[in-house]
Amino acid sequence: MQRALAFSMPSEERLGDGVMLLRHFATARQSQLIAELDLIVSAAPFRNMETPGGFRMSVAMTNCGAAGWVTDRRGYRYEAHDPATGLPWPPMPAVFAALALEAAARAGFDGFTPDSCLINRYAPGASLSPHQDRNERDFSQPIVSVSLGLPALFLFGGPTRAERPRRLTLEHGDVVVWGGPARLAFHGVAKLADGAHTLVGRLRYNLTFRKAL
Ligand code: MD3
Ligand code: FE
Repeated sequence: MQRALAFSMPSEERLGDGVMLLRHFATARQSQLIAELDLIVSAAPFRNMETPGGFRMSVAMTNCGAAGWVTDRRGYRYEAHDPATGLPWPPMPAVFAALALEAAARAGFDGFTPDSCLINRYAPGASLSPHQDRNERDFSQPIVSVSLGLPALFLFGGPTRAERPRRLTLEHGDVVVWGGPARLAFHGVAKLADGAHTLVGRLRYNLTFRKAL
């Protein structure tokens, strides 16, 4: 007797030099990921951080791992402690680390051991303006992103703002590995459309795994 498949099959697609899209790669671990996420958030609550220019971000953020990405009037950086609690960020759950390691390996980056996971939470209307991720020490290390909940329109360009961005809808369970020449690509997320996800509700979460230190 064949067992029914609860999730659509993962698939892999190379979107360009250094970009690997792993559709549904995280779906089989969705319950464990969300359970761990809830534990992290109970210790390190989501907050809307302030940019150096004084704008409040519409995306709410928290972190786990040895280092967490923060922004305030003093700038963008990684910190070992959560400024909201003064405590170290919650440790990286094993299921997070394993997912990132396996995804990176699928894209040709063996032995990826992230020390930081930035967790973004989007409510309808939240967006992330185009930027580069350049607060990490070693750009030869990839970034692995995991999307959960509502779908989002993701835009990614090239190494300068001049390149016309490509559009990609990221859905629940999708994982993208950004490495090599894509590592310093400009990217952003369009305003989240309202909707309801069966497991996550009216939200989108994105986990980005980084080797920050
Ligand atoms: C391409 N997050 O947290 S994930 C971020 O959906 C961030 O929340 C978005 O951009 C989100 O910094 C996008 C995809 C992503 C993440 C990091 C990248 C793409 C990237 C770093 C370099 C190049
Ligand atoms: Fe980014």
